[in-house]
Amino acid sequence: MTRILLVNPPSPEALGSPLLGQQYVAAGLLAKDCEVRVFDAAARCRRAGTAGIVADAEEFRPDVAAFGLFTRWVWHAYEAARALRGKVPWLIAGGPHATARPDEVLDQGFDVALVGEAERSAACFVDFLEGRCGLESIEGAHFVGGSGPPPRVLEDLDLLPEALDALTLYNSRWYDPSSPAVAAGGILSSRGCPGHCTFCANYVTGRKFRFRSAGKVVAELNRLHALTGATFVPFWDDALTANPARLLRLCRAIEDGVRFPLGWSAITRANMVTPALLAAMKRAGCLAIDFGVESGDDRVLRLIRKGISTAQVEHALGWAKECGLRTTCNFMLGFPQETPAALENTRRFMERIAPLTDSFSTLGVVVPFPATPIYDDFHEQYGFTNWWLQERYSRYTTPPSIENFEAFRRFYIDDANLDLDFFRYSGEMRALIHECLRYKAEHNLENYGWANYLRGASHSIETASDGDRLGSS
Ligand code: B12
Ligand code: SF4
Repeated sequence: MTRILLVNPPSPEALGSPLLGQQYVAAGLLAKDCEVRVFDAAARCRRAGTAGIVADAEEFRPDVAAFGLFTRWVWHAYEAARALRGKVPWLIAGGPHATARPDEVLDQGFDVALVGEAERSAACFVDFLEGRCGLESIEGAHFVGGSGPPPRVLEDLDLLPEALDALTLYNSRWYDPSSPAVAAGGILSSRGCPGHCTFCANYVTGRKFRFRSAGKVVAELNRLHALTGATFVPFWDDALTANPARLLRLCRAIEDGVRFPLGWSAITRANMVTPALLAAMKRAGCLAIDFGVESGDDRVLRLIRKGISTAQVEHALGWAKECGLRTTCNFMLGFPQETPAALENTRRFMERIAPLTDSFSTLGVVVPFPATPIYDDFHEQYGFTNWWLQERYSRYTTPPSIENFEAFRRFYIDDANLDLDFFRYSGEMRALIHECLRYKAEHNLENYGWANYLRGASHSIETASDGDRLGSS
């Protein structure tokens, strides 16, 4: 039986629940009868470094250590991989960064990079280890001296083992020592987004929108509740509302088939909602929507190919408010095409929509991820080629405790990504970015109220602040 250690590498950003992508891969490996162990070095209460991963590998003695890689913190993963070299027979990597930079991943000491959605390729890798096929037959595999056929998107999501099949591999104490069950990581009812935003790093799930049957999603929601007790579930779909007819079917199925009082949230964008759709979502238990707005300047919206206008944002927020849905608006600040005048427009637009929205996402300074147009078009000009390989880009201060309120507030106003200064901002631009960050923080404070903030909002803020920086939708 193949023994696999799945590693979520150290990350300064703490996780309150397991990553769904890793869970899906783990579920696929369990279905192949592998012995799987998970080491989540980013879990909020585990926060292990390289030494912890090596110690776990030495104890478990896996055939394979398999890492999921995010660009932002890949430096830490490469350090851990170097330390494991020679201690584990196979080091493999997948996830967004391995998809964007498979050759670099091999240069950094991994034996194999699995590009794209990896449920199928990880299972094939087990076949390879057990002598049933060659590496070159694995779709999406890159290895020293060769590669398999290009990966295909997974068309029939209903055929995949559920992420929940892997939940027993996670320990609730890694995330919350006081919780008897692992917190629900959320759910995916679809994958892919037809959008073309120039900053978006959705190259794993891609442009093709695919969705699960409503019955499967409802069954998973009921199972999720039975296993974790969760009554609130975030839908992490790239573009939940991209296909209105299927979403209406899903909403009806949730109303009819979910056997507990469910609240849920969604991410989408302003041109993908209508009053009827929002009302149906509300009826089915949707409580909150995160809109990717990104800019309050229509010229910038066109340049980043967001596919929405500021007028559409105002309409969507108004409709959501009428339905009683809470909204968060995600803004990104400091696009290379942005001028001080455009940032002023964004700041004024924030003021205009403030009465319509409950909160603004925290932080938001643009980070150029590899394999996105915003990286490819500007890295030479601004000199940030392969920035993720430098240690200084992987430093990060974790949010201070809410008890130290002023430090907490400053953390969000002084977005650390501004110090990375990817686009060499002028003094005027920096001041305007700060102004937008300050405005967002103050608006949230006013809306949530100091008392709420200090009373128990710290957990939800911590969770939200991770999501807020996705730059997705
Ligand atoms: C939900 C989400 C989160 C949630 C996760 C919640 C949860 N419980 O899972 C939270 C809020 C925690 C989060 C955090 C971050 N996220 Co995020 N997130 C997403 C989002 C919207 C969906 C993720 C998802 O479930 N996708 C669906 C699954 C099926 O795909 P997947 O996760 O990529 O996993 C597949 C493959 O990558 C691969 N795979 C994954 N893991 C592994 C492991 C192995 C061993 C192998 C072989 C393969 C493999 O197989 C998986 C199954 O098909 C994506 C956008 C997207 N479409 O992916 C962004 C996204 C992945 N996030 C992103 C970023 C940047 C972050 C942060 C770094 C935030 C930041 N500061 O900028 C943090 C990092 C967290 C950490 N400490 O590790 C970027 C990554 C870009 C990049 N090049 O790295 C994305 C692509 C957003 C974007 N459009 O730019 N995120
Ligand atoms: S940022 Fe959002 S809307 Fe734009 S392409 Fe990515 S997932 Fe789609």
